[in-house]
Amino acid sequence: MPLQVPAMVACALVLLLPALVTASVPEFGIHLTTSPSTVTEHLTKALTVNCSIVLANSTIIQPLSLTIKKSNIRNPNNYTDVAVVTSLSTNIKGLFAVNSTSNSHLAPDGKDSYIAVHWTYPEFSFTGSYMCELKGFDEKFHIVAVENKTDVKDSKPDIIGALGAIQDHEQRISQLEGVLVSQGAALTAFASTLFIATSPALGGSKYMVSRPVMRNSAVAESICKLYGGYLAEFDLQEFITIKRFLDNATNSGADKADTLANGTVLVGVTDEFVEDEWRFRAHPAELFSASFTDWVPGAGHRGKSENCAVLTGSAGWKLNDVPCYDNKELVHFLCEVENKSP
Ligand SMILES: [Ca+2]
Repeated sequence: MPLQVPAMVACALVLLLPALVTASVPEFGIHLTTSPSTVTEHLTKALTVNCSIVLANSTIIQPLSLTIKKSNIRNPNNYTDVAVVTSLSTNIKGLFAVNSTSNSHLAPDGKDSYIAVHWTYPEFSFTGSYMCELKGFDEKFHIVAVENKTDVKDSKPDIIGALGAIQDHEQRISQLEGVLVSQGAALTAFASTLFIATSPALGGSKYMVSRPVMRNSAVAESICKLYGGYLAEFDLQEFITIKRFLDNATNSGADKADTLANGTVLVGVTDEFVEDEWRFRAHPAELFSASFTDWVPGAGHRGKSENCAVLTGSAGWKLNDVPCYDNKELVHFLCEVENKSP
């Protein structure tokens, strides 16, 4: 009796095997879409043609290429290649490449495989019939093809449609203007809270000095960037301008200005790239002037734990090196915003 069990299992496997083999070889077809399906020249902003591989009843078991083709109205049955993807490359053909971009992926197992072409402001000539063709091997390794077609219709621009489009654009512009105004107002409000003093344009840049905050060079740098600037960078001549600005800010009577006199001001000079080689933080290709001598005694060479530089209020704004991050130390920071012609 026990001998019969393996025989039964073998029998069941023989019966099941053809079903398992058939199910394990998927067959592929294609799905073709266009968005939108109607184009009005000069008014339709974008056209996308997308052809993807789907499971379907066909003879193709291994995809080799996906091609989008198009016919024109004069020769509706004559299709020319628009774009093709193979396992080796993607290519948008000739005139179809104008104002176009494409995305594609072709996997040997057909998974997540597609080709899509996008045009901005498609011309009339892009309306008509599109075809997607999938070529691949059948189970006898013959190359076979399946195809699918869809139309992009043409709609003539009319004055009502054109006026409607203008109205839509005007509404969107005024919405965007509203967003810009409110973001600008938020930045201005933030600046008036954070900065003690802002200079007028001085020799091509304006400067903003902050209230005392925890010393964190990355946060300070990010805030300067919000205003289109960077932590201040200077040569000997600009240093004189900056010193004058900081003296004026100290004596301005503004809230928190008194802390400047005995405080420090973080600037955009760092030796974090190469120890003892001081460079500008936002423009690291530029060396800080080697002839700059206004360091406090012994400063500039305090090792790898001190890679940021501050101007020292109690020492006539001489430079000192300090750690870039210290949650226990308060520091002001100085942003420089260049005047750029619009
Ligand atoms: Ca250092």
